Amino acid sequence: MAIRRILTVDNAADTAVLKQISKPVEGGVTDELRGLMDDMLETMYAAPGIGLAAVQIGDVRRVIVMDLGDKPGADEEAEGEEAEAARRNPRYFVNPEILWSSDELFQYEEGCLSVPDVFDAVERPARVRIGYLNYAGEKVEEEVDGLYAVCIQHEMDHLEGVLFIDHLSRLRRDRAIAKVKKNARLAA
Ligand code: K1U
Ligand code: ZN
Repeated sequence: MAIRRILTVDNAADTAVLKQISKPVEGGVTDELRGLMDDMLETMYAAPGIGLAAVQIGDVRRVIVMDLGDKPGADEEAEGEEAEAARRNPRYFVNPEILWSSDELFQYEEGCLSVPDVFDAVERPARVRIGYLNYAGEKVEEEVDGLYAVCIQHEMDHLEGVLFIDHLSRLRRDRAIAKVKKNARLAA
């Protein structure tokens, strides 16, 4: 497993990749694809984040990983690294599709590892029914809500070359990119 560099919107080369539409995975879930998903998960945990699309590490295949730390049966109150590891609940999505979206909307203050240190409110359908292949290559369908629904829609936007700041006004989007560029200059 390896931690990979996450592309960010402070430079034109990364932005051009982030705007690409990702391609469907052909031939099912292979060991090579599982290797990519392992790297993505390790990269996401290190960031830290709760989701990651393959395009964010420069691989334009329709692959997403997510961990909302909601492992059933784990102690939600316990503190420390061990307790956090026990709460881990990695999820893997290959060729995900949205099969149905609710009319009801839900607003959430979103962030993005490709737009570091920017958080802003985005409104999306509150519930979605999704279909995908899991880590084992099995077909899964489920209806999700709350942060799961927010995160999967945010990550599926990445597969279409869309960032959460594209849902904001031009002014807020331009301000967000300017902030990321300024922070990158200061860190250089
Ligand atoms: O860049 C990404 O796509 C990951 C992104 C996912 C996301 C967050 C919030 C709403 C929608 C989608 C992040 O993980 S940003 C970092 C973050 O939210 C977080 C980091 C550490 C702990 C908890 C949350
Ligand atoms: Zn993102």
